[in-house]
Amino acid sequence: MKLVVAVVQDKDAGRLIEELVDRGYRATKLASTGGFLKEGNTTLLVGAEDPQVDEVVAIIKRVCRPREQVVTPLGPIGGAVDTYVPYPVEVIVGGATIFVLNVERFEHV
Ligand code: 2BA
Repeated sequence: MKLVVAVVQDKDAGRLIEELVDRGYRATKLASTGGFLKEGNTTLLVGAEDPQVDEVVAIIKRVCRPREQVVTPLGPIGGAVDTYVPYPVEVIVGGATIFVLNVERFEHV
């Protein structure tokens, strides 16, 4: 068995869970925060049998799409504020960041 951990954008999370559940997968949705943008995103945990993992990943890839976001970095902490000019930077966020982990033991009671 594997645990698929997927960090996705909030905008895609609802549809992604629907698609997974419609196809018989079980999923847990966690509210999370990106370390770089410090904005909310969603982390999904999907426990799946090994042969199902490719389909789970394919669903995630189909539903989650990359989006461009403009972010203005904060000045360096403790740095010279008077000489720091914050330029907006474009980053491409997502579709999804996916980890597939081996599950040593699974019990559902
Ligand atoms: P954030 O950490 O808020 O990152 C949002 C986006 O900012 C990233 O999109 C990437 O385009 C950019 N970014 C992140 N760190 C950067 C850096 N040091 N320099 C320049 N640009 C940077 P994604 O790569 O698609 O990541 C989306 C979210 O997925 C991340 O939100 C984070 O919550 C999660 N994530 C990505 N890689 C991860 C990893 N290796 N481990 C754990 N979580 C990860």
